[in-house]
Parts: sequence; structure tokens; C-alpha cells
Amino acid sequence: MLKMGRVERYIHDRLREGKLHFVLLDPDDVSPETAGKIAGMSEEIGVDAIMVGGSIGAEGEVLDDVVKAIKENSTLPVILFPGSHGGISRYADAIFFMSLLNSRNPFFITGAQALGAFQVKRYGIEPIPMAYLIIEPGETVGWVGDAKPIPRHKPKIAAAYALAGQYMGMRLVYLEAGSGAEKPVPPEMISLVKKVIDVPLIVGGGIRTGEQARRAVEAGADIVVTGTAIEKAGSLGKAQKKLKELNRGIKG
Ligand code: 1GP
Repeated sequence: MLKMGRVERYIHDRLREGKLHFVLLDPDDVSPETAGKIAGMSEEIGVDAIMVGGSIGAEGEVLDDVVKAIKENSTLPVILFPGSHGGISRYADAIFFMSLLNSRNPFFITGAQALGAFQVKRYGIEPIPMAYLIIEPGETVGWVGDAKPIPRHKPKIAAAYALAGQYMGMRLVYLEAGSGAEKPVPPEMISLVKKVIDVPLIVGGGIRTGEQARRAVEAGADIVVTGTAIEKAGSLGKAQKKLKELNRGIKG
């Protein structure tokens, strides 16, 4: 059996203490300099990890430069959140080795994974197997990933996919409304998924207030991901304020 690596163990250790907050930075939206500053701030505020990735343009040099800047400015684990095999950087600590289970296109279920696997091994990046599910509206990742987004009022479909993911050996489940979604994943869906799976549950997409973050956690999210609310806060001062608000919502 694939042994748990350092980052996955860190996630499980921290989960014993409480809920976690991961900040997502998209190299196509933030400069390395800003990413480094946000990562440093995030660590001070109590964020648990930085995720790096995006659906469009988050590849190559910009990706490497953002990961390096984060590593220089914080000691938080950097976890890749790739849109495809192009989203791999040798400078990251770990990678969500994810399968978009409700895609209509096998490329996003197993194809990109096969194309990226040797690179992950060569660079010694820790793979963390994850079931990735797109919930309506799905936004850019839903479109690019050719998903059949799960309707917001059909929690049972999400729960069935999540449990299937767990039975296929995935050690995390991620419910994704899409970056910048108008509304986050509904609490009823989070609750039902949480009830049926045993692996940690990650929720993200459209969470922009402390109150929304709190509701996700109360419904059963173990890890809450926030991106747009921080990246598009308008200034580093506002980003810091927003980070604190979101972090309080998640950690109480
Ligand atoms: C997107 O779930 C993440 O992949 C975060 O979404 O940018 O809306 O916070 P936001």
C-alpha cells in the first residue's frame, strides 16, 4: 500500500486538533511577489497549507516562480492543485493526485494523471490521491474539465460519487463549486457526503465570508479552501483582513 507521506500525515495530525484552512493561489492571477507575501501572511494568521494551481495558464515558469516565492516566504506545505499534467512543479512538497470523477472526458479522470505520473515520481513530489467532484455551477474548472456538474439540490449524487472515490482508494474527497462561484457548495450536500465517507472532506469554491466558511465547517467540511476572496481583495491590507475573517470562520 502507498505509504502516507509527510504532508498527508501533517494534514491528519492537524485534523486531530480541529478544522483546516487551505489558501489557493493561482499563478495565472497572482505574481510571485504577491504570492510570497500572501503565503507569509497566511502562515502568521494560522492557515494550514498553500495550494497552487488553476485551470488556465497555471503552468511552466509562472507556476515554478510562484511555488518558489511561497517556499521562500513561509514554511507552510505547498500542495499542487493541477488542472492537468501541466500543473506540476518540482519545487512543491505534494500534489493532490486528483481524478475529476464526474468528467465526461477520460482525459480528466485518468489521462492527465498517466501523463504526469512519471514527472511526480522523478521530482519526488508526494502524491495524495483525491476524488474531485464538480458541483453546480462549476465555473471555469467545470467547463475546462468537461464535467457534468452535480445539481446543487441532489446531495445524494455527490455522496454516491464521494463514496465510490473512497472505495477506489482515494484518501481525500473535494467538493468543488468552482473558483469564484456565486454560491458555495450547499451545506445539505456537505452534510450528506460527510455522513457517508470516512476520509477527510475538502470544500471550496465561492466561499468569501467568515460566515460562509463557518457554515461549511458546521455542515461537516474538514478542510475549507479559499482563493478568490483573498487574491482579489484589492490590496495586501484587505487580503490580510479577509484571511483573518475566513480563518476565524473556520477555526472559531
Ligand atoms: C477553487 O475551490 C477553490 O478551485 C477556491 O474557490 O476561488 O472561489 O475561493 P474560490
